[in-house]
This record gives sequence, structure tokens and C-alpha cells, in this order.
Amino acid sequence: MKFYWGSGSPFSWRAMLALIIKEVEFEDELLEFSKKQHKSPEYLALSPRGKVPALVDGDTVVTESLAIITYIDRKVPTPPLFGETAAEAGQIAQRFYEHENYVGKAAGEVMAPLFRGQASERAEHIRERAKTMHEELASFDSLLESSPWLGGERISAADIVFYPTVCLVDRMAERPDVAELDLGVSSIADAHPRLADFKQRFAALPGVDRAHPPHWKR
Ligand SMILES: N[C@@H](CCC(=O)N[C@@H](CS)C(=O)NCC(=O)O)C(=O)O
Repeated sequence: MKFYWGSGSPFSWRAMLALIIKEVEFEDELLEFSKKQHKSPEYLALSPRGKVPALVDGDTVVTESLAIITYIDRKVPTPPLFGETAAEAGQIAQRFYEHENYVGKAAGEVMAPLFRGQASERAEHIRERAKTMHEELASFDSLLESSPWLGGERISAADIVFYPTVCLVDRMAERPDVAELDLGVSSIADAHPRLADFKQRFAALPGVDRAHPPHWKR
């Protein structure tokens, strides 16, 4: 399999994590956004919207991170990422979509103006979205009181989508403008102790480091 990704893209990150957790052997190609490599004719032939990630497996091309995770789960059934019973599948899908529709959405709304250099002019908006983001994170933190992973007893797609988000929250919390303007973004360790433990346990899984944004390591 060949996996195309972009550094820091949470969608790429989660799809690559699925490959790693399933212990799939794959080749990866990191596309440089600054060089518009995701808009090259070769890549657009695979992913017509010019978005990462994309997965190529023989004649099969899959784009959209959730579709890639689903594809990998069908291709390599163990460990099952969407549960085994109907109850497990429902629980995991619920957490997954709660991430997409609430916590991930709020985190994206905090992140976008920060990364566009609009911290000061959009400070009120960021503070308001950061409050929602932390409320949502707190509700996920409380889930870890009763089970080790967000979808239950075993690691699942819910954890895979959540992990990049907690890393991105910490990345935002480290920014000098966030502290200077008091934008209300706290680190996971400061605000959500169970999620901090989750982050550590997830980071310690074999191979997970491969999906970390390379430009964060530089
Ligand atoms: N819904 C898509 C979203 C993918 C996406 O938005 N990727 C961003 C990077 S985080 C991208 O490639 N942006 C480049 C562009 O839109 O030009 C998925 O889940 O894979």
C-alpha cells in the first residue's frame, strides 16, 4: 500500500495511525503543502480535490480519512477498530462522530485563526471556541473514568481520531500568543488528567511516532 499525507494534517495523521495500529506494511509519501505537491496533476489524478490523505492499494484508491480507516479495518480485521458487537459498533461510532461534530470541530475553530496569524484580531472568538473545546474535552476525559479507551475496553477508531486532536490542543497551548492574549487554551495535562494519561499511553504504542507531524520534530 502507498499512503500520501501532509505534515500536521489531522486527517492524514488518523489514517496513518490506523495503518500503524493494524501493523500494515506501507510506503508513505509526504506531500509538501508549501510546494503545492497536493495539487500536482499526478496527485489530483488520485485525489481530485487535492486533499490529503489518500491510500493506494493496487487498483484501489481511497480518499477521505474515515473511508481509509474503514478500508484498512476491512482489509486487516485484527484488532477490530469498529468493535465486534452491535453495541460496541454503536458506542465507537457515537464517540467518533461526537469527536467530529463537537470537540474536533471546536478545536478546528480555535486553530484556524491562530494558524492564520489572527490571534489578536479574533481573540474573543478564539476564547469562546476554546471554552467549548475544553467543555467537550472534559466530557471525553470523564469517559476514561470507566474504561481505558474512549470506545471501551479496546483501542478503536474513536481513539485514533481523538489522539491527533489532543496533540494539536497541546501544540496550541504552547504558543506564545495564546499565553500573551490569555486565549483560554490550556494544555491537556493542566486541564484533563485522564486525557493526559490517554495521550501518554497512545504515544507509547509501537510505531505511533511515524505519524507525528515531521515539521513539529524539526
Ligand atoms: N474530509 C477529508 C478532509 C481532508 C482535508 O481537508 N485535508 C486537508 C489537510 S488537513 C487538505 O488536504 N487541504 C488542502 C486543500 O484543501 O487544498 C478527510 O477526512 O480526509
